[in-house]
Amino acid sequence: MQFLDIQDSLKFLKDKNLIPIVDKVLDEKRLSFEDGVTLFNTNDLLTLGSLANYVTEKKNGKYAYFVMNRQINPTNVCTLDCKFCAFADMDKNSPKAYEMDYEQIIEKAKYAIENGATEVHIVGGLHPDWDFERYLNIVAILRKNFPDLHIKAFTAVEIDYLSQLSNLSYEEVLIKLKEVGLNSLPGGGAEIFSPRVRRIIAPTKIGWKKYLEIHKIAHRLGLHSTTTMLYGHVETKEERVDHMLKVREAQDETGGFTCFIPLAYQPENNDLEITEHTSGIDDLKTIAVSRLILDNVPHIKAYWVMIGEKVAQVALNFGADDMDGTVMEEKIAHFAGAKSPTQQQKDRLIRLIKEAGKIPVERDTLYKHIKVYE
Ligand code: V47
Repeated sequence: MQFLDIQDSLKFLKDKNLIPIVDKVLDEKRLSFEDGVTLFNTNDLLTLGSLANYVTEKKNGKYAYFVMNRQINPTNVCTLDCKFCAFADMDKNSPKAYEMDYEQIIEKAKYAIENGATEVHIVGGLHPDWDFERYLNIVAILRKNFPDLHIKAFTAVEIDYLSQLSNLSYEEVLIKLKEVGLNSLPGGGAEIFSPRVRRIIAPTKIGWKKYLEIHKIAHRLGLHSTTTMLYGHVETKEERVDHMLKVREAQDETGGFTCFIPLAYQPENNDLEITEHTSGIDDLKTIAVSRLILDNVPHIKAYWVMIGEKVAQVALNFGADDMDGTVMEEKIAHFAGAKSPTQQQKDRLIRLIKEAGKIPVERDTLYKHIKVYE
C-alpha cells in the first residue's frame, strides 16, 4: 500500500534530477553527498516531501511521537562566546545572568512530574565558578528525589568542560554522571560541523570531532543520545549535507543516536548579522533531506519551538515523526526571538498530530510507547 502511495505521488514529479534519487530510495540504497545537494536545490517540494514521508512511514508507520518533558537551564552564565546565542551571558554580574540553586532545580522537576513529565532536559552555560561537583550534584539530587525520572542532561560541550574541570577523561566523566543517575545526552552544541562556519559563529566551542567523539563514547557506555544541526545562518547547503553525512558515519559506528533534530536559527538579540528567520520552505526541505540522508537514524524531530507549530505540523508529512514535547519552559530560542509559545499542552500536541493525519504516540525518551491515541 505504501509502495502504491509513493508511486501515485511520483506521477507528479516535476524535477527530472530527482529520478535517480527516487530510484535509490525505493531500492533502499544510500544517498550520496551530491544527492543531498540536489535535494536541497530542488523546487519540487512535493516530490521531496512524499519521498521523505515514504521513508518515515516505512520506519515508523503512521506514528508521530511526543514526550511529556520539561527543559531546565540551570545557568546562562557561560565562558563561551557563540555569536548566534542570545541566551548565555559571559558576565556573571550582568542583569540578565542567573544561576539556579539545587532547590530551584528540584522545584522545577517536581512541578514537571506533577504535570505528567517523564523527562527533564537539562542544558546550560559553562559557568566559570561552578566545579565538577556542582554539575554532578544536579544529576545526583534529581535522581535521589525522583527515582523514575529520565534525566537527559549536558551537551557534549558541557561534557568537554566537565572533563577540563575535573581532569578526567570524557569516558570517566560520563561514567561518573551515569553512576549518579544520568540516563542520556541531549544533542545541543553540534551547530554546523564545518570548521569554516564554526570559526564565524562559535569560535571558542569544541569542534565536530570532539562533539562526535563524546557522543560515541556515551553510546559505548550504554547511554543513548540525540543530535542536532543549527541551520539558517552563514552555512551553505553543502555544509548542511556534510554535517548530516558525518552524523550518519558516527551512527554506523555506534547506533546510539535516537533522533536527529534540525534547529532553525533564531535571529534576535545576538551578535550575528543574519536578521532573517528561516523560511517554511527551508525548514521543510531540511527536515526532508535529513530524513533521506540519515537512513540509520530512527527518528527526525520537527521541533515546534523553533519552526513554529504550523510548519512542525506540516513537517510530519515531510519526513519528521516526532514533535519533541511539552517543554514547559523554553529559554534558548525565545531569548533569540522565537515566535512560538514557551510550552505546549498535551491535548494540543495530540490535536496537531491528528490533524496532520498521523497517530499521536506519547513516548518516553527512548521512544518506548507510553500511550497510543488511535
Ligand atoms: O545547543 C542556540 C541552539 C541548542 C540559538 O536533544 C539556537 O532532543 C537557534 O539542542 N537559534 C539548544 N538555535 C537546544 C537543543 C535541543 C532542543 C530540543 C531538543 C533537543 C534534544 C535539543 O539550541 C543549542 C544551540 O545549538 N541555539 N541559540 C539560536 N539563536
